Order: sequence, then C-alpha cells, then structure tokens
Amino acid sequence: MGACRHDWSLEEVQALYDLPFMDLLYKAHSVHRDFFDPREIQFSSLLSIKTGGCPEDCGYCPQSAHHGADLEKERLVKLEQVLSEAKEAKEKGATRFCMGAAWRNPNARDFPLVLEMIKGVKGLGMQCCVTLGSLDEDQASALKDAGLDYYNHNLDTSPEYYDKIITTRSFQDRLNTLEMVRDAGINVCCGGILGLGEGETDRSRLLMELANMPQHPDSVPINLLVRVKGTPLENAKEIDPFVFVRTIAVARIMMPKSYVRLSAGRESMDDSTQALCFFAGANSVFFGEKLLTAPNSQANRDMALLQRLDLYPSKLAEDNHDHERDPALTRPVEDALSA
Ligand code: SAM
Ligand code: DTB
Ligand code: SF4
Repeated sequence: MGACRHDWSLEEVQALYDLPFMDLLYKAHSVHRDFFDPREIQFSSLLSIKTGGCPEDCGYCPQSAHHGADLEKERLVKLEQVLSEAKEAKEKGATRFCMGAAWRNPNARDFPLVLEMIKGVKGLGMQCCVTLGSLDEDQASALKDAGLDYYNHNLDTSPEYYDKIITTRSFQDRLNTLEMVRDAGINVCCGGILGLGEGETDRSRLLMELANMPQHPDSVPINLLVRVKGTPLENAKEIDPFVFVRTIAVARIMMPKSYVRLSAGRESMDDSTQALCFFAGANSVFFGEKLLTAPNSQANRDMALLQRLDLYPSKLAEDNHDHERDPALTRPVEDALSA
C-alpha cells in the first residue's frame, strides 16, 4: 500500500515521468485502486462571484486588469444568485460548490458577504470551496468558522518558472497563505497549470513542491492552460496530451490519497485523452457549462463520457476523507510504489 511521502527528490520525480508510458500508467492506476474506487468521479461546480479587474498580473488569466482580455467585469454577485446556482449544481450531481473571486485578497466590505455565501451553500448540504486570493490568519479562521471545507490556492508552476508568469505575488506568499489555511483546519485545494511554456523540470518541481508540503493537498487541480485572447499566453505552445496524462499519473503516485482533479482545459481535450487521465488516477472534474469565465466541457458530453467509460459521479457520503476501500476492488499491487 503506497505511503504518503513528503521527501521526494527531483531525480525521483523525473524517474517517474521518464518511465515507459504504459509502465507509468500501470503503476499510477494500481496506486489509485489502493485508495479509491476507480469508477468514481467527484464533481465540483464553479461560480465566479466577482469577475475581472484583478490587480494581479498572472499571465494566463483573463481576469487580470493588466491584460486586454475581452471580459465583462462584474461586482460581487448576490447571495440569492449564489444559492440558486448552487442548488442547480447539486441537482445536476455536483457534491462541491466552488466560488472564485478575482481579488488579490478579500476586502473588509465584501468578506462578510462571502462568509454568508459559504453558510448558505453549507445549508444546502454541499461541500463548499472558495478561492479569494491571499489570506491573513483572521480571515482563515473566519472562513473555518463559517463552515468552509476547502480553500483553493494554486502554486501554478515551479518556483523557478514562477516569476515568468506572475510578478505581483511571490511563490513564498502563496506558501504562506496555504500554511494559514492548513493551520485553520481547512482542507487545502492546491495544484497548477500546464502549458505555460514551462519545461519538463518545472513540471516535476511543481509536483515536488505539492507533495513535499507538510500534508498533501486534499485536492490537486491539474489545469491545462485555456489560452485566452488578450492574455500574454494567448499563443503559448500546446503541450503533448500524453505529457498531461503523465503529469496526472505522477501526481497520483506522489499523492496517493488526494483527489486529483482534471481541471480547466477539458473542453479542448478529446474523450480518449480524458479517459487516459481517469485511468492514470484523475478522480475529480469541474462540471457545468462554465469554469470561472471560460467555457467548460458540456454537461451532456460529460455524462455521455462517464456512461461510455462505466464511471459514475460520487455521492456526498462517499466523497470524504475516509478512504476505506472495497477489498474486492483492490488488486495485488503491494509493489506499486517500488520503482
Ligand atoms: N484570484 C484568486 C487566485 O488567483 O488566487 C482565485 C481565482 S484564480 C482564477 C484560480 C486559479 O485558476 C488560478 O490559480 C489558476 O491556476 C487557474 N486559472 C486561471 N486562469 C486560467 C486559465 N486561463 N487556464 C487554466 N487555469 C487558469
Ligand atoms: C483551479 O485550479 N481551476 C479553476 C479553480 N481552481 C478556481 C479555475 C479555472 C479557471 C479557468 C479560466 C477561467 O474560467 O477564467
Ligand atoms: Fe487575479 Fe486570480 Fe486571475 Fe491571478 S489568477 S489575475 S489573482 S483572478
């Protein structure tokens, strides 16, 4: 049974990446079966609660005020709208409702309203996640008190490549916010983006940073860059889909108990690539017509794909942190983690 390690070296991560593709997938899928039902996919639904005009300069992001993406700016949405969107997402099978705001950090005027939104979503019996930028200790503990289950704050890329993509907030700032979230007792949702022009070593370093945190993030979103017109990365070179699949597989092996989310970028991904991602250990997706501002894979396409692959959306009760497995599903893979 794979142990949770926090001492990965770059050489070890690269050795996993460099395994023959089929060996890597076999190993990752074996680890996946040790901890999860390989047929179950967790659905999260996204809502942008404050759109555009962000003071940060993240090179991939259409919501940055530094770039010229064609985007309608929106003020904080109303509580009623949040609740009706959350209800609809729940009816469609989402177990988690995630709200994102284009802020550097939450401000004193809007933060109490976000706390009300969290309480409202919790009142519907859903898990709740928010991503609001950097936090201080008091904000983290207020979020916890409001009942927040997850906080999303991504590392995005390797520490070495980071300042080619973002200059207004440091990699260390991100680690500090993550520490505050962890210390407040909120589950951490933290991952990155591929296709930013990063190199192989950057992808390994990103996964190494994630896995070597004091605790593995509970959710690990792996985004494929959505190239948006008007952003500095609108013409970034596409990456080989098999590199994306390899990244999912390596993340699964390094963080065996975490939910690995096949996140942004599914709209442009073909069904076979997504199927390979699920085999490699992805067990969560964003479900619904829209991500924050960009289109997502259509719900009917997702449902058809799940059916064709004999997968099913997780139920709330099963989507927890008690990874008790049905022994009938466990294969003899004691050696799954030995190189
Ligand atoms: N403003 C907050 C922050 O950055 O912490 C929260 C919202 S932000 C949009 C959340 C994450 O979405 C980013 O960290 C990034 O990983 C991802 N993201 C943003 N734009 C993207 C794009 N064009 N393609 C893929 N992922 C993207
Ligand atoms: C994450 O890792 N991906 C989501 C969520 N966390 C907040 C956001 C993806 C955004 C894609 C671009 C957009 O919709 O603006
Ligand atoms: Fe702002 Fe978040 Fe977009 Fe960066 S990723 S520009 S912080 S909304």
